[in-house]
Amino acid sequence: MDLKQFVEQLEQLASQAEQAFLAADSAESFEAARIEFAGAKSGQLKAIQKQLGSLDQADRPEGGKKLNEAKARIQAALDQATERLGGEGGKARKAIGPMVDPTLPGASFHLGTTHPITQTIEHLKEIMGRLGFAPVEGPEVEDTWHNFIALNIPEDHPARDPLDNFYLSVAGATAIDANASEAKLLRSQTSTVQIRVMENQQPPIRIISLGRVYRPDEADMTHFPMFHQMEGLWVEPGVTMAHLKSVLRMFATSYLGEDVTIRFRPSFFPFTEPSVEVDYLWNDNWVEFGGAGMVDPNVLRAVGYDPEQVTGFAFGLGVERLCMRRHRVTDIRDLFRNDLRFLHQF
Ligand code: FA5
Repeated sequence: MDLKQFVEQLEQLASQAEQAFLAADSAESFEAARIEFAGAKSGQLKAIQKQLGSLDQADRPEGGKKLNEAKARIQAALDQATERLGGEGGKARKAIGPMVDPTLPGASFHLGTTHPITQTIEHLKEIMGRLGFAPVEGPEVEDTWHNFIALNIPEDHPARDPLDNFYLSVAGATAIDANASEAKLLRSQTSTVQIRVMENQQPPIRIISLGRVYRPDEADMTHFPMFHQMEGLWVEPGVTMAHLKSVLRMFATSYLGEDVTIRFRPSFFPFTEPSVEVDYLWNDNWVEFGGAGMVDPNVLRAVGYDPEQVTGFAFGLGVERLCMRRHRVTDIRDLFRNDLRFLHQF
């Protein structure tokens, strides 16, 4: 076959297709035209395409170009008919279904997923729920009473230093007075929620609170200026350090596996006495996951409880560090880079 004949055939086919799509006035006639001229198995188009190989070597590039032009004309006619058949024809199109060609090779289509930290939060809530802890929320913008004073953190404590916190400026004030009673800050710990709950509720209390906290920490492999904590609080007569250790052990084995090794190290927090630091073994290293302890009597008094009547324990764990340990993420910054290739793994 020579190029002239080849082009004539293409011309004829494209014209026939244009007429057929123009004449299509129902779902059936549209679909018949689509299968005849535009489907992947369109016999006519395929037959002409096959003849491309029989053209002279020198004519083949031009033949290929003409073939593509004819295909584009057919596609344009199909698109116009699809558009024109809106309204009445649209219903007909719906009856046919979307133009999916099942003979084409498969390719997966990624739907969005929740962020690994959101997934972790849901998982932690579920485990703690089984241990009888109800989830509660607290505000991220806090006052100094809930973030420090009620937690027994005195004015001169380094944790209140403006350089270690994100204080918010007060309207009209020229400088930030971190000790002013109306001073507000982005909460630096979820322990604020302990106070809010105890102020409004009488024992027995068994809650967890999961949320964002903010500290001007320099980002490195294990620190980020915004991260999440899980606060736990259990207050009722007779609660002891043994309950605290059991709950944290049970939580650790549920979330990290039966073989997790957990260690409690003596520590200090102004709002718990005694206090411990909670470490888990990770790749032969002890990594700090949080702090815990028995609620200090001064804190119980600050919320109007009688420390002679009730005792309680509290803990605060870093959610990112838990998520990282479980999923073997070694750099916390990966969680916040918004790299979809990383996030799609969860
Ligand atoms: C506290 O914040 C205490 N409120 C915990 C607590 C609650 C003690 C109740 C006693 C009773 P700490 O500052 O150590 O403690 O922080 C707790 C955990 O948060 C750390 O162990 C760590 O896992 C995580 N964490 C702290 N800073 C960062 C950061 N910049 N980035 C990521 N995680 C952090």
